[in-house]
Amino acid sequence: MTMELWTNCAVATMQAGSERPYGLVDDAALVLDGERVLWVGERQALPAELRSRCLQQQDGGGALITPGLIDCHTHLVYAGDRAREFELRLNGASYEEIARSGGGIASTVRDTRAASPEALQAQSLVRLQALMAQGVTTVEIKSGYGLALESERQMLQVARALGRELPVSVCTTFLGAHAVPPEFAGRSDDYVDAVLAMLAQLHAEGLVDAVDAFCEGIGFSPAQTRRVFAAAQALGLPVKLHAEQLSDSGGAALAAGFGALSCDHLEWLSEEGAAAMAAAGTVAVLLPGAFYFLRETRLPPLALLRQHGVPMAIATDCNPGSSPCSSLLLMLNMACTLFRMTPEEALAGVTRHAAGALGLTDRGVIAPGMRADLVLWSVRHPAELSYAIGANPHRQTIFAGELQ
Ligand code: DI6
Ligand code: FE
Repeated sequence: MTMELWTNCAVATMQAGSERPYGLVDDAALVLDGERVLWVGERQALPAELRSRCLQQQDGGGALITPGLIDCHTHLVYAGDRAREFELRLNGASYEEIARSGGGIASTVRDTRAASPEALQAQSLVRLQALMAQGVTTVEIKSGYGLALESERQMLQVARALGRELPVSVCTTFLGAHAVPPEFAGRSDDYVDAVLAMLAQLHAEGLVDAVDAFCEGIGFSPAQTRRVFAAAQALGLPVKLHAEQLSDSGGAALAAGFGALSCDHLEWLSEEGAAAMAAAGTVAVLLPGAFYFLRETRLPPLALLRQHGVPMAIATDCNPGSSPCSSLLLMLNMACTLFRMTPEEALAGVTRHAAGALGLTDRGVIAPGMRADLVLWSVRHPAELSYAIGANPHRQTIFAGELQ
């Protein structure tokens, strides 16, 4: 592949420790060598020797270039929708009441089990394409609406197929411990046994990149979560956790004890939890879409996370029950308006720190050696990406060095 030089652009490298906010280079040059970044910096500082080796010259047209966006927490493979439950909630039912009366996650499990692989893929494709239309180049997709071997496998296979068919990287997370399926009602420990068996099998089939659980009153206890994590650890798989979303069950500290990549939601995170995450290098994934859609009032403790130096990521949590959202840009805005993150923290949350939440070290910043997953935006300054509500200034995506 030939080397390619991009000029007439600004670049927000998002590199950690940069002197400039966003690692912003106003008049930048960017050299791509195949699927990797070879050089980035001030256009004036581009070595002449490197310039002469670039056979291809690209005009950035005044765009701002950022790393490709990373949505590090989604449940975007599912069938059906939960609009009727949305209506029930508006008539007074709570999310937990609906879940306890057989609706909620269980209703999406029924629809997902009943769907053919083709139907499941077609419905999920629409959501993934919506994310990609706003510059997403890496997405994490969880299972957890199958809750039985065949249907969990099907969800993970659909996720992997989407990653093969579209210019996007897909990371798959096994979330067998998402809810107790109806056939195990009242026997949650037996279901955890089944989760361990499914995990071993699906890992053997090469379908699992990480393991997650829903540690909550309406989900799994800390002791059950610990069993799932111990099994993951024995298989050499990294873990992450839906922790402290609706109550403080100590899930964050438990997950940190397993060196978790991330703890997600965290509205009820305690000081001990934050300290444990900091010590383990665990990323806090904040999900403003679920906070907004469930009309939560308890904010994730941003001051505590900042004080302990816990890296913060942001994701859509794209799912039918608590965050029917496929706009990562809207999440940037909500992270700022609802959680009071700064636009710079928000952008780092969908680039550098989102990569950390997935254990990926080859993306999330623009620097030599990194993957050339890049987005060209029709904005002048990166704060505009958090500022505008419902806008889509996406111009073009470069995925693994290829202009899409
Ligand atoms: N927490 C959530 O917000 C989603 N899953 C979870 O563990 C909700 C999933 C759903 O309601 O379908
Ligand atoms: Fe989730």
